[in-house]
Amino acid sequence: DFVINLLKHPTFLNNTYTTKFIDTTPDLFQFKKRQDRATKLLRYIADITVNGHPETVGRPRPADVKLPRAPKVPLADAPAGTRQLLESGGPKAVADWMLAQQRLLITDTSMRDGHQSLLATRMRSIDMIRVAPAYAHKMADLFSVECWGGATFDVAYRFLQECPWQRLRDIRAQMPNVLTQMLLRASNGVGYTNYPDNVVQFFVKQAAETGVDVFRVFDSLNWVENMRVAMDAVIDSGKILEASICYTGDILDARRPKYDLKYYVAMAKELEAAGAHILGIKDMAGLLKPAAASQLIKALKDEVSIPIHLHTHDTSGASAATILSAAMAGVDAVDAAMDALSGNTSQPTLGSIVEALRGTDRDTGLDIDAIREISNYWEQVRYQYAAFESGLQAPASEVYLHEMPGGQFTNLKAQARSLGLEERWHEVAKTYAEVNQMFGDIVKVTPSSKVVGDMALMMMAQGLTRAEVEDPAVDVAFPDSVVDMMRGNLGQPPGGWPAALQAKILKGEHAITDRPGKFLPPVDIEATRAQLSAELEGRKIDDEDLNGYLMYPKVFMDYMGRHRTYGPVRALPTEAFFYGMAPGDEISVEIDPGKTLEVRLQAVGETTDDGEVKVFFELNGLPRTVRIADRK
Ligand code: BTN
Ligand code: 3PY
Ligand code: ZN
Repeated sequence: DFVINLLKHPTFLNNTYTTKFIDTTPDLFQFKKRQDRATKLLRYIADITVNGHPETVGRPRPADVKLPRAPKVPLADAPAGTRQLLESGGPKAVADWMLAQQRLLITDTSMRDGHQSLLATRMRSIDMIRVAPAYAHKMADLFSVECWGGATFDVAYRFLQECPWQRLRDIRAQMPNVLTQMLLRASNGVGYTNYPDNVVQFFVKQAAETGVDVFRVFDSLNWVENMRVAMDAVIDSGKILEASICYTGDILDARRPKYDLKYYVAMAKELEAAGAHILGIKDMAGLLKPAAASQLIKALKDEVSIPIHLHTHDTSGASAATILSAAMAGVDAVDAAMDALSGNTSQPTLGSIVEALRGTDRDTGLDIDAIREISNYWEQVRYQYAAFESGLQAPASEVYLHEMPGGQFTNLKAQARSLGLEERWHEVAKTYAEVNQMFGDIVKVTPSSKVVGDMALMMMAQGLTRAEVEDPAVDVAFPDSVVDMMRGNLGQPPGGWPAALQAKILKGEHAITDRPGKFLPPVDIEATRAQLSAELEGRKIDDEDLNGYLMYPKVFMDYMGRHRTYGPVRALPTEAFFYGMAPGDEISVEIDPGKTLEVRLQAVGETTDDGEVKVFFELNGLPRTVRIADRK
């Protein structure tokens, strides 16, 4: 029962680091009278300094960090890039231009998948926005910058206490010439469950308006039926639809015929027919081997006429070989992360790909000096996130056994740790693989990967074998996510669910085989806005906030509550945000363009008998004292 409760806990449901913070801090939701923003921020800094940040307490701290300095850029406008092509010619012109390029086009994933896969998605907006001008001026030949969607949306509200829309708007403003790219989980939006069609449509419309240019759309079971609403919404927005196939299995392995070359070619044709401007190959676990990449890309280039964009992960250590092999086979674009945010569960190394192709007919044309400069910035940024490093020591061929997505790997490891299963990690990996087979060999990517992970951890914690789980005579309490998936609420895998196991899990309950969105009534968007506004004391609710609420009602409300208490914490430097300040430290905090607070921490007092600590600051040269409850 303990395990089931844990598996139902929101932090598990969301695949994120566990923190008891919100549940154990009820005073978060009791608001003092309105205070100005500077006072709120001082209170935040004081609180973190005295009590620590709930997510970094007990974790490694950065040693001797320097404030990351982004490369300097000229005052003049940045050169024209792919964005101007989209603006002037539309999505089809971009696709045609891609096909006409001899060079290999590159997407930089540092601001999305890079930190999602290495740092538990914890990178803050300020660290991205500061370097965006350098991308605009020095990396104008990139195809795109992936900087939004996937897990970054809810982590921004939930753990970083900042607005994901504001992040997008700011990156867009600072980098007006390179296409921005997002990852969209089709009917699952940027969440873990199917949303009503009109919620998905409303979200895509807003993302396009706020600043997304390329939408990489995928379904967690590769079910094209379940991608159509999202794909059509992207087409209607006038932006670029990169409809994606999730790659799993191994086309070179004749013993696993379910996901063979024919399967992928057929899906590619369906996506092309559905109106995709670009075909994405989303190898979320890094399973595409070099020889397979060559076969797959050649076959797809023969069979579809839209450009092909390959995404992979370096979990095996072999991804550079895959990229080069795909490049030789004619792939149009590939994903890579800046060196300092690459490798292991993240993307292959951008600078090394550029160097490997230099002087070949796929030479990327990117400036290696600029890449090093930007990567040096990311290196400094990464130090500040020491608390979120996974400790993964080396690439491993074990990924071909478990097939976990790069973004899930370190999360699942953290969950295993919290269940006392970390020492048995290699067994977790094996169990994960067995669960996959038990479910009929499915695509594993958010959210289906989370379901497989939940099941594997449950079996490990309860000492259940696959044979026991499948035995109708053995009573098993399945995790909610498993029951929900077997009901058909994530859609249909190729060949359907294994009937006997499904029957055992559903105990006679009916399962749907149509797409889940068909059964979800549309949300009354204006009524929701009015209700939300009433709950927030008449505050005007714009479409961005409303979209945040529709995706994640509770997460959004908690965010709004904390915002009232702590103000614009997004403006704090990352070190102060996560680790507080030490006496003598000084920071600048730009709370509005041109309005900067100079904050100096003078001293931290002793804890008084009534459990309070006085924290002494200088704010713009004037003394300020904040009293904080010592909760340690
Ligand atoms: C989170 O929930 O982890 C992000 C919000 C951070 C709010 C900070 S955490 C420590 C400090 N004490 C509080 O009660 N709130 C702030
Ligand atoms: C996500 O959906 O967040 C992913 O990165 C899937 O690979
Ligand atoms: Zn990925």
